[in-house]
Amino acid sequence: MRCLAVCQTDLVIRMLDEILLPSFEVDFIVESKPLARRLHDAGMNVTAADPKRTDTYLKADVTPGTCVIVEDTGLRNLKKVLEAIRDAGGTLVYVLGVGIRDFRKREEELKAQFPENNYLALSELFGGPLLTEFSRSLTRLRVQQYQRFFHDADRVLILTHNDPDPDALASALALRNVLRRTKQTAIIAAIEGVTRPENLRMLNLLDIHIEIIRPEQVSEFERVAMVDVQPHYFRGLIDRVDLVIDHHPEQPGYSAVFKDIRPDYGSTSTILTEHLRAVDANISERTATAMLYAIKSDTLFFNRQANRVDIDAFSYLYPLADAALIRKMEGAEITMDRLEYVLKAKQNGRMTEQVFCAFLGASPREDFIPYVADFYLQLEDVKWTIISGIVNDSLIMSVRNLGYSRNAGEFVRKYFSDIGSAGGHRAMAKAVVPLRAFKEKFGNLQADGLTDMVLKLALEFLHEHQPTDKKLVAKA
Ligand SMILES: [Mn+2]
Repeated sequence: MRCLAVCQTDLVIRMLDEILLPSFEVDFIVESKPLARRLHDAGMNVTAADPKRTDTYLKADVTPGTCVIVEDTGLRNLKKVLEAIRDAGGTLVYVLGVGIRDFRKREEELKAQFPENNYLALSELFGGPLLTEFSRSLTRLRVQQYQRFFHDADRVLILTHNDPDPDALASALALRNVLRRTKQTAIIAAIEGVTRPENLRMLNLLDIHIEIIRPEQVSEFERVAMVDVQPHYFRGLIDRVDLVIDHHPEQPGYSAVFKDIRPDYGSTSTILTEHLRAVDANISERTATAMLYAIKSDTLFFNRQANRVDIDAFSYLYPLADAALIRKMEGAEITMDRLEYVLKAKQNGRMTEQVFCAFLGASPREDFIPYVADFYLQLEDVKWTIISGIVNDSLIMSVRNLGYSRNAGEFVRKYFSDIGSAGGHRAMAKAVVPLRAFKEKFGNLQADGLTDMVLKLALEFLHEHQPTDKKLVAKA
């Protein structure tokens, strides 16, 4: 392909020449004769000519298929240059903004007259990679600091939340990798072990060993790290921590020697991918597989709260991971006993205005409830699911929606935060209410009555006006 660049700046010309030359045939047009001579002597194809004249481009043999790049340093004669190119038949025109403070404004101004041109800013083209490089250096500094801090400890504890999920498990493996330790010298542990079938399958397939410890055992370790969780989660049971890496919003009231909390990240594994990359660590297939699975599952395969960094981490890990193994782990989601609860919901559930509501009765495991909520959200015409069940002495409620309607977290907070714990995000939320408190507030409801009542609350909530909505956000 042929490329004609209309430039005035020495540096820009040399840079474009270097970038484009291998794949394009590049000619430059410059206004200044001495500059043209200098560049010509340096071996470039340069013509000195007036860029405001149409015959400059006719002579240069511009066709509709020639890629014409015009450097824009903010001079007023740019419009004349663009007109001349258009009159000569140039259609593939790129305006390259160099050192223009408000490039978007400049773009708008030019677009009014030349809507078919393309606008690029040099700062935007280079900004991304440069900032990534800088933030990687900052991360490297941070990681090297905590690596040193953990270096001579005999026993290191990597603690996750209860019933650890793929993100917690993968982050723990990754951190062990960053710390250059083995399963003998860095113990991955939780206060309560894994129960969900897909997570158990992950442990098996990836041969991850997780130790169950009591809170008082934490003091037996010289260094303590937490991943995917912060100390407040343990409600005062664990009073010291050296390193916290998490993607949940930062909680006040604890101190750690090192913290890396990034609430805008879709998973803790994304943060740890950056740590591993920053120090050029070798990532084993096992760890990469765990992390890739974690990013997929924490972001619901990029359907929830994923951001550019998650996609970056995903594409970095993808070639290192075992895709077949991930498919196997994902298949583990469907089990016979889960299907039983899906059927129960079908028999007892009710749907009004695209809200599906069901009460599952007593359930031996909590994960049946969110599973059923996720399951019914896949159905055509379902926009909200509200599934509840009784586990031990509490009513557990999982709320899901497609994320573009009202906030699920607000819903549970509005009706249940006064009698239990309730919270979540826009698209998913959970409430846990002791049965006694529930009965006190709503009466002694039987299965059908409970479904009707919850459905009524949901519709009431969805019909509320937006202004009340704002007040609720402020209160929450
Ligand atoms: Mn997570």
